[in-house]
Parts: sequence; C-alpha cells; structure tokens
Amino acid sequence: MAEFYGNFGGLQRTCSLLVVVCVIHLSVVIVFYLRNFSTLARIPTPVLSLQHEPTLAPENSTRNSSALGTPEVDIRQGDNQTLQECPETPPRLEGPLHVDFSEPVKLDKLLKNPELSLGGRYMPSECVSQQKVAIIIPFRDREMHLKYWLYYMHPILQRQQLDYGVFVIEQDGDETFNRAKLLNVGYNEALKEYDYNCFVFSDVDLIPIDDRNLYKCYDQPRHLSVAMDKFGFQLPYNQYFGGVSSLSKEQYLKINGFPNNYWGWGGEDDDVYNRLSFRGMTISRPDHNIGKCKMIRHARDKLNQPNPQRFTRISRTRETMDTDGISSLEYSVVGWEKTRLYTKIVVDVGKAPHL
Ligand code: BGN
Repeated sequence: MAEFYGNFGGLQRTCSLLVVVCVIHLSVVIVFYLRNFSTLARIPTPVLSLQHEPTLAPENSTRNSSALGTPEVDIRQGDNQTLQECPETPPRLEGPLHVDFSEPVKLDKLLKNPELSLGGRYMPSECVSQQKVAIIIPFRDREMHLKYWLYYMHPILQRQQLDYGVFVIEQDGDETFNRAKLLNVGYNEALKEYDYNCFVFSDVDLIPIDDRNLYKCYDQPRHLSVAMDKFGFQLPYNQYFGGVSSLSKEQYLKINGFPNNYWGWGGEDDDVYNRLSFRGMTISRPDHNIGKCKMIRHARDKLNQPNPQRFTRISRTRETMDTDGISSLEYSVVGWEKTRLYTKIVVDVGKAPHL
C-alpha cells in the first residue's frame, strides 16, 4: 500500500510537471501570436495619392503587362520578404555629378545589369517605391543622344529608388516633328504596360547634373530642367516648362494632356503651361543648384523648323484645351522594340495640316 502511495506521489509530480510545461508552452504561443498580430496591424493600408482614374489603355495590348498590388508594402515573389516603402530621401544619392558628352559611351555594362528588365524596367529590390514612373522621350533620329541619355540616366534613376520604365516614342516618316503629340502617345502606351501614376516627359538631349533632382511627381506639376547650361544655368523666363517636366496622372488628365496640333519647334510647352495655370495649378521646381542640367549640342533638325503658328496657338489655349488633347489623340503604332534599356514605340502621328 505504502509502495502504491509512493508510486502515486511520483506520478502526481510528473503530471504537475507536465501541466507546468504545457502552461509555459501555451504562454509562449500566445505571446508570439500577439506580437505578430501587432506587426501586421502596423503595416500601412495602401494609399494611392496620385491616381484614381481608370487607365485609358485599350484591352488589346499584345505586349507583356504586369500590375503590382499595393505600393507601400510588397512581398517580392520568391523570398517571402516584406518590404517597406522607400524613404522620402533616397540614401545613395551622390549630389553633383560629372556628365561629359565629349567622349563616346558604352552601354555594355548597363545591358548586363540584372536589375533592369526588358523594356527598361526597374524597381528597387530593397524597398517599395512611392510612385510608378513612366519616363517618356519623344524621339527621331538621335541615336547618339539616346545612348548618352541611357548611359547617364539609368544609374541616376536607380539611385533615386524609382519604380520606372523608359519609353522612347519615335515619330515615323518624314513629316514635321510633333513633340507634344508624341508625349501624349507615350502616356497612352505606357499605361498599356503598367499601372503608372507619374509621367516624366524628357527631351532626349537633357541630362541632370545632380541626382538630387528627383524624377518623380509632386503635389503640383514639376519643372525639372530649371537651370540648363544652354541658358547660362538660368530659367529663360518664369513660365518656361520645356525640357524635362513631370505630371501625375491626375494632373495630366486635369489639363486633358498635351496639345496635338503643334507641328515643328516651339510653343507646345507654353501651351502646357497655359493649361496648367487655367486649371489652377502652379509649377513646382527644384532649387536652382539641384536643377542644373546639360544639353547635348546639336544643329536644328531639318524636320523641326520653328512653327509659324505657335504664336496664335498659344494665345488660344483656353478655347482649344478641352477638345485638343489626350481626349482627341489619334495615331497608329507602326512597330515597337524592347531592350533591357528601353521600350521603343514607332508611331505614325499623321500629317501637319497644310496652310
Ligand atoms: C520659347 C519657346 C518655347 C521653348 C523656349 C526655349 C515659343 C512660343 C512663342 C513665344 N516658345 O521661345 O517653346 O521651349 O523658347 O527654347 O516659341
């Protein structure tokens, strides 16, 4: 009997120990559960401040398309890692840069950059960009300039931690050049590829010489090329909006995009400025030092002579802007090409009306 009670006491102690171990285990599980729950609760809900409208893209796009989910937090495929939003000030910026057009440049290193994907697409692997930026370059017959642009711009844009794509919009044929219409085409075509909410419109011959000049969108339309060497590093006039500018999708749609009827050099950027001010917007600009940029020198193109109609056109922006713009854009795609450095789209934008 005594032996029985002795064994029973041992059994009781073992049971008690088991209960204690279970309680500890349960507590650890509860603590872990609560900690994970509060981490999840801290992940911000997606806030897309820059775009709300549906895209204009037709559904019949044959090029590859992708659309990421939330901009703030993203779980990159494969490594199951939760990424946070990129900081307001990118940490790897260098400030003033050396940009030189006297020596030819080679693109072989860039072409091997595994972080660039087909079509000149990049997104930082370390964080989720705040904006999705389409860079639109109107183009014709400037291969050498494009080479410099790609050589200098890709590393800058990557240090700026942008989620971006480069679109070169080439005017086909030998009709007079139409810069603003090509920019409208770029906007429309870029949206067939990805859910871009910011558009940077850049001439192919302009390179910033300070990477703190961020190629993204702001609360107001942004003029980025504010201190060009060609103008003695000054703004030529206060309303100047040419060279490089950025508009969010919302800002762009508010002005019905750009005019389609400026054939030849000049005035289309002043028309855009008028549109912005008639819609109550102001121009945001970087500091004069940060906004310095260099232009590749060249002779005026034969097919881009000064447009004699520009003076009358810019005096009529108020009457024409609602009917002439992205809402009335007509063109046809003649061909396209994707490399790791850009998407090139060749387009027929029609003919200038004869006077
Ligand atoms: C202005 C042009 C702009 C051009 C800048 C800088 C016109 C309109 C008639 C006054 N505007 O004179 O289009 O970007 O020069 O070159 O010509």
